[in-house]
Amino acid sequence: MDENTIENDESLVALEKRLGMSRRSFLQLITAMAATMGLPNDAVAAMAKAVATKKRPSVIWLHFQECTGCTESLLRAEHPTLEKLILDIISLDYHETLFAAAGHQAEAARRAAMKANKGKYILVVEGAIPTKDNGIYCKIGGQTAIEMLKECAADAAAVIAIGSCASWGGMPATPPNPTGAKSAGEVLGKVIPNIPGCPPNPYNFLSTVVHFLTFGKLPDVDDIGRPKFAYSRLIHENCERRPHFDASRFAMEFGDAGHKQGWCLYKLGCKGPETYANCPAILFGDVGNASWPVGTGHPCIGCTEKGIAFTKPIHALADLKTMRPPVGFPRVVEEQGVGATIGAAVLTAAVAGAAFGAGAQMAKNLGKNVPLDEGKPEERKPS
Ligand code: FSX
Ligand code: SF4
Ligand code: F3S
Repeated sequence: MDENTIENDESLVALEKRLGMSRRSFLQLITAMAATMGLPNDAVAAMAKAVATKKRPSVIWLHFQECTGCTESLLRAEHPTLEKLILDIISLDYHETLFAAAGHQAEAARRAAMKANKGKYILVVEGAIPTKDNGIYCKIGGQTAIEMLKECAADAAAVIAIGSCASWGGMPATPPNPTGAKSAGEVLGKVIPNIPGCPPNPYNFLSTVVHFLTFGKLPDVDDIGRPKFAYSRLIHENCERRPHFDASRFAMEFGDAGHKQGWCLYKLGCKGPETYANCPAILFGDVGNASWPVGTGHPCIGCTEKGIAFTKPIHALADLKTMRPPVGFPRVVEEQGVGATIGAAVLTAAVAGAAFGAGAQMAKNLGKNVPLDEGKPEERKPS
């Protein structure tokens, strides 16, 4: 079934009412999800049909040591109304933040949902699990987080860790880790799908759930459980400031001329070169262009990566996993024809061990007059 046929499908007409959004907007969203996951066009119709017709999977959502930012980011998406979609695609049978029920009533609802959907429900874990002193630092309804997680995971069809806390310990596990906070996978003793980020991008979660709903399995993950569609590229590869990195135009301080003009944040400690995530490609909050940390002028802190966010100082330079910035440049306001020769510049790069790309970039820059309003020349010097 192609997109035009599915748009007129009866089930989508019914879905239009159920979700309160037009079929066209819904299909646009599903198409974006399929593209995000690198799925072919035929997957769009299958995914749309699955959302429209399949029984909504029961989801049990646990909160442990965290700030609830994962849930908040999911609910703050504006266009389309993601919270409506998420609450309609899944049957959220237990969620401490969103639940009207409280206390023992809530725990009874959780156990009833687990019994009714035994072996079929999706367990979502938000937050780290304290393990020190038998886990007494987080108790819910008389159970420790360890006990509750193990009980809920036993009969789940799939367990997904959402956010960096549940994925690798996150903020609560920051050294010296006073509560012995661990990830959900560590406590369960197996690699489970992780959607890290503090908070994670809601579309990565939603795409993972729609994949499960459509194909009956979770998307492919890397060796630490992150869906490959979202975490196989470095942020640095897709960053809109990358041309400035390649040309060695760095902001050196917050608020300096380079920062104001959108130059690369590497020297302010941006961890984009060592952080795998699709933030610059799918953005946050549905507010349009540049709505991600680096886009708003703050260095990436590497929130999806264990051992970087909350561990490596924010100002510390990133480990450049794939390349180094060019090592030498012609002067900023060089008059045409009097700069270094292309051959000499490329030779300098070669002697310094710079990659071919750096040499090519230098050759491209040679003899160009760069307008003075691009900042003081000394701010452009690579270290
Ligand atoms: Fe907070 Fe979630 Fe960070 Fe952790 O997100 S946004 S502290 S990853 O578990 O609520
Ligand atoms: Fe973008 Fe950061 Fe890489 Fe600079 S270092 S290009 S700001 S990801
Ligand atoms: Fe986190 Fe960096 Fe993305 S801080 S949200 S991984 S840009």
